[in-house]
Amino acid sequence: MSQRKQTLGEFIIENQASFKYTSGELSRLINSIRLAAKVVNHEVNKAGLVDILGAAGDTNVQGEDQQKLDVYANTKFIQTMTKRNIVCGIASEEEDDFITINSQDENHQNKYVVLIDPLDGSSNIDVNVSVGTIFSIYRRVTPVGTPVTIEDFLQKGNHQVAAGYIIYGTSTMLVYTTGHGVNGFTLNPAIGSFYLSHPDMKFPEDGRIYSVNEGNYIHFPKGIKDYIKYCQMEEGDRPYTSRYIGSLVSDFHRNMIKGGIYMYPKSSKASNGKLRLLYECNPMAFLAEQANGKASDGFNRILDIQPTELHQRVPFICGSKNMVEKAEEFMRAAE
Ligand code: AHM
Ligand code: MG
Repeated sequence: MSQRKQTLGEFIIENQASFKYTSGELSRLINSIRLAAKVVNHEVNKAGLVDILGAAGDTNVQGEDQQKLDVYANTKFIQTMTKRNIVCGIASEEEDDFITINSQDENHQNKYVVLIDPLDGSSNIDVNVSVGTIFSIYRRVTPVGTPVTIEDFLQKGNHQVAAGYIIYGTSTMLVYTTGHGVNGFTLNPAIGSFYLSHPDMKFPEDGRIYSVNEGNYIHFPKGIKDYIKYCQMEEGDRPYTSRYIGSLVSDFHRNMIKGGIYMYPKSSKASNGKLRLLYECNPMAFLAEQANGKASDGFNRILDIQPTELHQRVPFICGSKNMVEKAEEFMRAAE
């Protein structure tokens, strides 16, 4: 008889002791993300049914059209995390500036800052393709009880205490790490609970999938062009398979399960690529490393980059260790 699967709630409680700081606050914070995820999931699932598609009329800080669901997800995650006395500041890909929580209350003890991309890949919503939420959690560096400052948000990725994503796919999953490996939980929509379905997720060391927007090939640096040609060459286990959903969370998730590499390099049109260091690359890099994978900007470890601004972009290469190392080799050779 199959054993009953552990729920995310049970898992969080059971693993609380393994957190570096065991006050239970981080557990409560992950719990609040779990709750918001369920609400957002419900809304994302209705996307084709109700008049919720299309741009909300606003443009975000990067000058892109905001979809209605982006706005909804942004509000829900911020509201849910703000209600509890855990978080002192939130930065979101959809907000120009960071949000200070409880700055008026001199007695507050909130220690954590959260950086979030509430609905990544949202241009995929109106064609019914998977999207995701990405989150990244740090302990503040400024004194507890004072308002947060930009310093609390501009921390290197290697200071993250937790990170994860929710994938709104054929099934909805929450995948996260607190620095002790990566675990994936699948939502049973009938019951409304996440169950541990993918314990201790690991990237295969080698893979056969490469994910990149090849439409931009002409604008890529030589190292990336050479690596793409290497992937397509007939030799050994190559040519590799090309798979690109255009939704980071989905491409990452598939590559982690099957083995592969995701690339959003710089180009002659965008000198730092497209993806944001704080909301997208750092959390995915933390997950990748915790799952035996690797994440690089082509030359340096993503988690070692010192951020200089909230909405900073960075070239991103991430996935199975040997594949990322091979891509780096081509980058160095083309220097
Ligand atoms: P977004 O934050 O505006 O949704 O952009 C991020 C997304 C990633 O999920 C995806 O991998 C990438 O943009 C796709 O970009 P492109 O269409 O340029 O290939
Ligand atoms: Mg995004």
